[in-house]
Amino acid sequence: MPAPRTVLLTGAAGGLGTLMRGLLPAYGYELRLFDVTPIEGEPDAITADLGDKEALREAVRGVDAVIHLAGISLESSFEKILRANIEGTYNLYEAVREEGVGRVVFASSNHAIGYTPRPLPGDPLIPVDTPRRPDTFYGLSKSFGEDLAQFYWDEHGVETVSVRIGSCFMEPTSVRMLSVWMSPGDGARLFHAALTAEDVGHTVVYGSSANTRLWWDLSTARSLGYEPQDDSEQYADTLVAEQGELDPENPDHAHVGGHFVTDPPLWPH
Ligand code: NAI
Ligand code: 15L
Repeated sequence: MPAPRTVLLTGAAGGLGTLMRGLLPAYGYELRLFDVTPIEGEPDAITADLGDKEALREAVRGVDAVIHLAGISLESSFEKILRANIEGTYNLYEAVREEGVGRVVFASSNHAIGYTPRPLPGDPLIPVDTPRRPDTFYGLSKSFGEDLAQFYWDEHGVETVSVRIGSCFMEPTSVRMLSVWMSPGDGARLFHAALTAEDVGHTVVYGSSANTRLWWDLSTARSLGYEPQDDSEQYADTLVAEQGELDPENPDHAHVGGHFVTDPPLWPH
């Protein structure tokens, strides 16, 4: 596969999309932007919903690859998750298939495995083939997205790297995030590796920096050529002084998904 140049970035108005709009052009990508929310200062951005199949098809026409970030990024009602994340991701893959785009980078989430107990110091890292244990309808939609990606590879030859992102923000803001943080710079490095690695088929990777307190195994990400440069440990003294270490007796600290696991469900679904 020739190295992709033109990349559709869905969810370009969001937090991660805004960070990647700033960082990915330095790798030589020409970004086409897509979001239901208008983006100030970006007159060429496509403002459309993932439910708009025609707009999606036009958006993917002629691009070399797609980074799919658009969707609901936290727990919500099943109906909203169904429309944006499940049907929306299906619509995106159908457009990709119809227009012959070869590669998708899918923003999955740690919440696809959110019910997995978080490793205690000395425990083995969580492997990428750990059984999925979604912690929310949101996590369930990411689990669906990974299966959809596998299906579109097996059935249609569309390649995907599913990135189970930990927490990608400017800085970690909690002790949990010391384990799962992905710096924006490492996020761009990982997306670049996911866009350019050869023969990925459908590959699932964890998305985080090389954190001292890492919970999961980055080897599949590294196999794409990803070399993380950052470590959240520089923020540890401050965060631990403020919040204390994670407490094995605290249910909010017991699982990978943190409070997503323990938050009361959003009834009615
Ligand atoms: P965000 O909520 O800031 O951005 C999501 C964007 O998607 C928003 O701009 C929103 O307008 C757009 N969007 C939502 N529904 C849409 C629809 N139906 N049609 C078109 N656009 C729609 O989320 P963030 O943090 O930027 O995350 C981006 C992606 O990465 C999401 O898929 C999220 O689930 C995933 N992710 C992010 C993590 C993080 O730490 N930021 C961690 C794990 C996964
Ligand atoms: C996610 O999947 C969310 O999109 C993000 O906002 C954070 O909550 C992140 O997971 C996390 O687990 O910290």
